[in-house]
Amino acid sequence: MNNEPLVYIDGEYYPKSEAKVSVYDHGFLYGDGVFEGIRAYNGVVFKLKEHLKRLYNSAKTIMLNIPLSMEEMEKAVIETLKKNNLKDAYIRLIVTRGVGDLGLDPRKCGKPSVIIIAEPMLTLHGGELKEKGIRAIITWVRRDPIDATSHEVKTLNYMNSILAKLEANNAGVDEAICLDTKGHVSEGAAENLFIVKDGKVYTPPMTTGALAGITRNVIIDLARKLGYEVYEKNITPVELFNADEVFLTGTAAEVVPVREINGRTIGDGKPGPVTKRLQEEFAKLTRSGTEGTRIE
Ligand code: PXG
Repeated sequence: MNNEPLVYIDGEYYPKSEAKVSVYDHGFLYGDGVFEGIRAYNGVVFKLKEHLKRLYNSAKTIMLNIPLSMEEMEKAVIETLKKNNLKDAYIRLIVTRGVGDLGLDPRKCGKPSVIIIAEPMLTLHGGELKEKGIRAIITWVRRDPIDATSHEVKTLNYMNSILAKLEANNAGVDEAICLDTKGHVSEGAAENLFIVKDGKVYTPPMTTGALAGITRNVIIDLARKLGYEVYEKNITPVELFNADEVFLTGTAAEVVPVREINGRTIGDGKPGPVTKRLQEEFAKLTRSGTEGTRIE
C-alpha cells in the first residue's frame, strides 16, 4: 500500500503493515518498557526535550539502558516526522526491554528496541466535547500507589488506566477519574486533573500516583503567569463535586472541561472562565512555535 506511515524500529523504517516486533519481546510479554506520547504543532515538536527527559527518567527507574543518547533520540524523532511529511502529528516513542525468554527476568533480554510511530493527530475528547465539557465518573479502580507500578513512571504497563477507562465506557461517560489508595483524587485515566475554587487553581500532588504531565507543568506555569494562584493539594471527592470548575490536561486531550462527575453537575454545567482562558492561552502557546524543537 502506498502512503502508509513509516515506522522507525531500531534505526530502520518499515511501512506500517510491516512494522512488527517479536512475540518474545518483553514489552509484549510483560509490558516491560517505557513510552512517551508527544505532539507536533505546525512544524514544531511541543516540549520534545521535556518528553525525552521524562523518557530517560522512566528508563532509569526500570533500569533499562536506552541504546541511543538523548541527542540521537531527538534526531530520530525529527527524522521520523520528516520521512512521514508530518507537521502536525501524534508521536509515540516506545523503548521495550527487547527479546528475552518466557521468564520475566530482564537479564535474559538482549538489546532494548526503540520504536517511533508518527501519525496525523487524533485529538482525545476533541470537537464539541472540548467546548461543552465531558462527563466523567470516579471509578472503583484506585491509582497504583507510588510504591508499586506508579504512573509517575510512564511504563508500557497501562492496565491500571485501562481498567479505569472500561468503567467509564460501562457507565456511558467520556472519562474515568481515579482516587489514590487513601481516597484522594489522583488523575484521569490518561490526563492530569485540575479544579478551580474561588478563583484559585488546585491540582493533586505526585504523591497520589499521578503522572508528572508535561501539559500539567505547562498549565501550572501559564496559570501563574496569568495571575492565578496555583496549589498542589490533596483533593477529596467532595471537593471535586463542589468545585467551581474541573478540567483535565494531557498531550492528546490538551485542556478539556469536565461538566459532570458521578451525576453531579460541576459549577453551572458549562466550561468556566478560568478553564476557557487556559484553553485559549494553551492553544496560543502550542501554535506559537516557541516551545519545542523545529522539524526543519
Ligand atoms: N496521566 C497519565 C496517566 C497519562 O498517561 C497524562 C497524565 C498527561 O501527561 P502529558 O505529559 O501528556 O501531559 C498521561 C498522558 C492518549 C494517551 O492517547 C495519553 C497518555 C498515554 C497513553 C495514551 O491520550 N499519557
